[in-house]
Amino acid sequence: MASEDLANPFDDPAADPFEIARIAAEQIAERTGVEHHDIALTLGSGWGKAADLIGETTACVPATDIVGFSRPSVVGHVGTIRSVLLPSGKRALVIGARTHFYEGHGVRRVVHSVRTAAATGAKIMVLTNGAGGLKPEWAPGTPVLISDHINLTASSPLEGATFVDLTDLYARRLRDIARQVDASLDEGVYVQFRGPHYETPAEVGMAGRIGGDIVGMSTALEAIAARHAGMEVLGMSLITNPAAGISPVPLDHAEVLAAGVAAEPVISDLLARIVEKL
Ligand code: 8IG
Repeated sequence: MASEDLANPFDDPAADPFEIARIAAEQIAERTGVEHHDIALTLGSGWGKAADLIGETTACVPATDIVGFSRPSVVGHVGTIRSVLLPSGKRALVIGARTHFYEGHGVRRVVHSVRTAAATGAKIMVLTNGAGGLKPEWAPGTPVLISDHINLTASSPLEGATFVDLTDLYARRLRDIARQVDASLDEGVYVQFRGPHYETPAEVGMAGRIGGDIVGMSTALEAIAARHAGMEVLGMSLITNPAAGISPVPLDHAEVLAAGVAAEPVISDLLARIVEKL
């Protein structure tokens, strides 16, 4: 076990996750010199280059220097937290370190970055990911807006009698802004599976029949935590592969990563132009 895992405050079940997020936000303010952030972005596979395009990075902190964050387990994910000055003068917090539910550290750690972003003052949470697509017309490399989600993790970031409304969770207002930048952006319902295995073709068939269009292993739990924290959510998936059974060819993680790398400049530029309008 790595030493940062031993030291992780979430290992204490009695710890208050919101207090840990508040301390993390204080550390971010200290390390970046930016007291208040307006927008936060979590950049998933394929979206990393957006960090360089949205504005001027004024500070870059290893995520492991901030309380509660852990080193990302997925190759291709960058473990840094950046403060970026946007052309509008707003400040963006760019989180390049996502903890996935399938890592087994518990849902509190999965949503810690979102709660920390809220504690820095961010009112908009942009959640991006790489995902599988159910619509055959979505070629690998297609970015799509998330219109809603189906949470198949059997978990929630909320504890106790916390009844939070999730209507318009992926704000129509923000999706409309995204389509002002690119009118051709399609949208779909994101289905979060636990992973880390990809779905069977039967599971993808089920996802489609219950109303899903996109399959992935992140985002839904984070979006719930963002709504609970009072943030507006914009969700975008990069379709890196047809979901299992949609194409006759089996999924290969290297191919999935390669599709992300190939699409990265295009979708990162798209995201930067959207962020400019938020
Ligand atoms: I990239 O096809 C990527 N992430 N669950 N299914 C799930 N997650 C994914 C997929 C996929 N592709």
